[in-house]
Amino acid sequence: MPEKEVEKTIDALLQERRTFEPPKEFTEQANASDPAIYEEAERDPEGWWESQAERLDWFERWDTVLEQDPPWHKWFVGGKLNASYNCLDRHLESHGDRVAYHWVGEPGETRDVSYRELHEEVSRLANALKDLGVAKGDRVAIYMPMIPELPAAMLACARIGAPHSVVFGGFSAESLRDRINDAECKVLITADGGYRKGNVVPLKDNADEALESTESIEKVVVVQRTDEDVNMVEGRDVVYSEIVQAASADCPAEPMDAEDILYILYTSGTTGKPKGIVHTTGGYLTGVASTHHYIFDIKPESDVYWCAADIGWVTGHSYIVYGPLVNGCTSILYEGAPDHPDKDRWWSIIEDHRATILYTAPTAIRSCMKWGVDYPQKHDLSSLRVLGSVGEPINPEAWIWYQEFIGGGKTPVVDTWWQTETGQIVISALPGLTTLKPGSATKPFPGSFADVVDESGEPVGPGGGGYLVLKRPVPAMFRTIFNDADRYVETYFERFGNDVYFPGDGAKLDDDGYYWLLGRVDDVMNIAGHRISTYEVESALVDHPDVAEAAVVGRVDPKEGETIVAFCTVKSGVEGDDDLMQELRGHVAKVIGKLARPHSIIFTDDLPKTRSGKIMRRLLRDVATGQELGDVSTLQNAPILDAIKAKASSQAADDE
Ligand code: 7RM
Repeated sequence: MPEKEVEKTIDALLQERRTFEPPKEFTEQANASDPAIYEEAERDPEGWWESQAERLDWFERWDTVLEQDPPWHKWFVGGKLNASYNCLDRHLESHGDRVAYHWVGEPGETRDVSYRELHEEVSRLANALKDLGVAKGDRVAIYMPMIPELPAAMLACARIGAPHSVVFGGFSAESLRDRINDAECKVLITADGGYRKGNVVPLKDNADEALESTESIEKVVVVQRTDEDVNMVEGRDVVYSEIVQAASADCPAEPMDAEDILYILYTSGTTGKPKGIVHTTGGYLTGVASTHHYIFDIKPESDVYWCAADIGWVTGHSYIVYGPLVNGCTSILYEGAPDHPDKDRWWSIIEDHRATILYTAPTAIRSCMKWGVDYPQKHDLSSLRVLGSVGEPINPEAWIWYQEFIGGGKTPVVDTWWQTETGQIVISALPGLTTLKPGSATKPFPGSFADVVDESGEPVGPGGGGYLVLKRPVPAMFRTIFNDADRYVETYFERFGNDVYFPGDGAKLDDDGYYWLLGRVDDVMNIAGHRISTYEVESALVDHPDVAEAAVVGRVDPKEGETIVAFCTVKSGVEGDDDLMQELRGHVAKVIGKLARPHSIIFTDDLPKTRSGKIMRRLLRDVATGQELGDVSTLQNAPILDAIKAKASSQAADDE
């Protein structure tokens, strides 16, 4: 982020100066009520994480808590366990009939799935997958809507030691294809379709298109969700319910090494194809179970917890599936959009199920703010006792609105910073201990060691701004990039040395040592809490036959969040008009997915470039955000900027 923008963001953040002490009644009942846990964990981080690993059931105990050869790290070395066993089997005896998921389909149907039922379904599916030829170590792709069969599919893979690779159902056929090919998945589990805003998302059609160019896929398992007619390929495609019914319900969980891969999840980087983030088993489960327990103050017997993310993102992996199930808690799983059939859908679900905890993203909160307080006020939300935020910086105005109108002015709001790579929350308040400052993610979780440093890696100290770094790994931290160890080292451990992890975010420390996250410092955008690289959108645009060159930037507004602005030059004889703009938006949706569609496209005769021909995105960002232009001294074609500025402002006027 350019410096001026950073200053503006900080100014906006610091205008809200109210702080919120944890309510006494909350602290008295909180899972974390003694501030000593911070000191204990700081004094002996390995001892602390070891105590957290005790939350799990291990088939064999570990020999070593942490083995480091920076930037490589292994946790709970020698330990053996199984993720599916920890999520299911170990709950059966004492609370097998507890609801694991209150599922709500978008069209309105509901289904409660108990731990016992989920265990049976997972065991059967795991056996069925074995029959289809899936063995320990084989990768399985999953491309599904938010239905109970999705966590079941993940856990069935975990049960037999097959790493899963979940691809968000909003991604296109091409995105699915690339991810399947990168991980060389053997089986795909998908559905005929899913519901979103009253429409059917044609998952199986997309999958069929993807599978035209995937060599590794041998079998496709299809859940019948919408019961639409879909193409079933003889010998390749099987119906989920049929193979599950036919399989035995007895499937002992495979003992896995703590460091065996649990899953791969793809995320956007600055250049090239998405990176396959690799998570292993023991450290990952320890990290997510511990953070989920303390940060959301989970009481498994009484809470009804709702993380409203999609399981296709890491938030769903860690805080809809693995964390909550390891902790034996009851969750809500909702398939659809927050505004279907009306803009109070979420609030009616919370009222119906007496939800006690809600975890969502600032972008969703801002949408709700726009829709107005009438929608939440039509419902009794008094059951809520903790609210969480994740995915991007939350502006203080949204924070206050969230607490006031959703939390009834009383609930702690925990703003949780973390990434696909960290696997678990790293910076967050503990709701019974931390004095909250709206807009700040507050402090590192016990056993996590962060800092803010300058260009040369020197700590900036209280009051300073710079780059966020992690000085020690947390247990759920990723181990590598699938099939690309070099990229792992280069992307994250070259900037500040191989024992300092660089997540790519800018941050400021205030005088109390609170962290204020300022967004990405690289070419990765954060669109509605989802990472998309400028590079990916540019590639999709130039892939269109009419486009010659494209540069993409994120336009950040502290109140609106980030939107995508594209600058395109077209090929000769092509008219850069509204029709082409709509067509290109559609094209990007097809190549990547709807979430990557540029909000606006500015057609221009040329792009600002350095003498060596590099596009100066920094200047385009200044144009997009209406700021004064930064340093233009290295620019080769300065006059083009005036033309682009004129175009951009006339287009902004058209938008209004
Ligand atoms: C969980 C998730 C990671 C990126 C990360 C940040 C941004 C996430 C916050 C946040 C400010 C937060 N994984 N980010 N949480 N920024 N405050 N509480 O989002 O891999 O998809 O994205 O998201 O830039 O690097 S992710």
